[in-house]
Amino acid sequence: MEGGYGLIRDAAIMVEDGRIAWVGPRADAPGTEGAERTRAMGGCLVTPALIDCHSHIVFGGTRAGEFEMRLEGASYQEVARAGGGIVSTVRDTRAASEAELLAGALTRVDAMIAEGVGAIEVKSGYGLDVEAEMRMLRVARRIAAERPVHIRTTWLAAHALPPEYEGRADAYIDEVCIDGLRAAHAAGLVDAVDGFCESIAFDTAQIARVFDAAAELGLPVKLHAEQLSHMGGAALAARYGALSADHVEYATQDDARAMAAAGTVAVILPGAFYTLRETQAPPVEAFREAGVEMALATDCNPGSSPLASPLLAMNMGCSLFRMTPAEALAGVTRVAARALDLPDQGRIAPGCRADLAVWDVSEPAELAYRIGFNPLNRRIFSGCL
Ligand code: DI6
Ligand code: FE
Repeated sequence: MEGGYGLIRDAAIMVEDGRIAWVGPRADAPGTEGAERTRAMGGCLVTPALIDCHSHIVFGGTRAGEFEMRLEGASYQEVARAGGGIVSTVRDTRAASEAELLAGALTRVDAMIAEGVGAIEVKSGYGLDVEAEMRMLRVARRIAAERPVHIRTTWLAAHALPPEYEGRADAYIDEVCIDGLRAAHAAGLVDAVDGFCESIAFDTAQIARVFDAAAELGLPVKLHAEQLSHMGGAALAARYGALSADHVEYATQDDARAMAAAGTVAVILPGAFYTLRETQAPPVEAFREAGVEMALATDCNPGSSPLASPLLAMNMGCSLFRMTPAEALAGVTRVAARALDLPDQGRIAPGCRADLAVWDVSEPAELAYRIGFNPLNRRIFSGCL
C-alpha cells in the first residue's frame, strides 16, 4: 500500500513466530514442507489488521443529551461553555471505578475487533487530575490484557480546563499536564503526548510547554489541531516533529508544507466532522500536493464522535472528503501505523507482525464503499486465527 493497493492476486503469506516470514504470488511460494499447518483463505481479500490511531475509547457516562441540545441549535462550543461537553464526561469518568471504565471500553473495543482492528490508540483526557488521568491509562493498558489487541496510550491531560482550575490555565498546565506526565511516565503508562489546541481548550504557548516536557522525557507528540478554528497548532506540531496533527479541518497550505517537511501525518477524523455537522472540510488536496500522508481514525468519544467503526470512518473519509478508497485503506493500516510509530504493523511485509484481516469482498474498494455493513470473515492476531 505505497501509492496504490499493491494487490497480489492468488497470493500466499507465510507466518513464523507471529510475524510475516514471506508474502508473494502463491506460485512463487517456498515449499510448505515443515509448515505446522496451511490454511486456504477461500479467495478472500487479506489486508493488514486495521489500526485505529486516534480514540478516546475509555470514558464514563454518555452525552446523548448533548446530542439533543445540538440538534436544537446549540453549538459544540456553546455546550462546552455551559459546563457540558468534555467537562461533563470528566464528572462521569472521575465517578467511575476502574472496573466500570474497563467494562464500558471493552464494549467499544469488541465492536472494533469485530471489524478487523488489531491496534488501538487510547487517550486520557477525561480525568483532568493526575490520579484520574493515570487511572484512564491503567484501564487502557488493561484492555490489552483482556483482549487480543495492541494498545498505545497517549497522555492528553491538556484536553480541557477542569472547573477547579477556572482562570488558572497556566497552573493547570504545570501541575497536572506536566507534573502528571512525569508521574505517569515513571509508572510506565505513557507512549505519546497529545493536547487540544483550540479556543475552548489551550493555546500554542501552553501546548508548547507540554511538548517541551514530553521532549525531555523522550516521548513523541501529536496534537488536536485546527479542528474548529485556525490556532497555529499544525505548524506547532510540525515544529516539534510530531507524529501527527489530527482533525486539521482549518489547516492551510503552509501548514501542509510544514507538516510534509516534518514527516507529520494528518489524521483525518470524519466522525467528528459529521457529528458536529461541520462545514469546513480538511484540505485533502493540499495534503496530497504537499506530500502529507493521511491516516483515518474514529476519534471514538462520547461527545463529538460516538463512532466505533473504522469501516464507517473509511466510507466517510471518501464520501465527505473525497479521499480515494486506496487512501482510506492505507489510512487505517500503513499510515495509521506511522502515526503511532509502529514500524512493524499496518503492512503485509516480511518482519511485520502477522496481524491480518480477512474480508469477504472481491475488491479492496468495497471496504470503503459499503455503509453499515461489515464483511469481515476472520481476524488473525499474531499469526493466530
Ligand atoms: N476533539 C475531539 O474531537 C474530542 N476531543 C477533542 O479535543 C472530543 C471530546 C469530547 O467532546 O468529549
Ligand atoms: Fe480526539
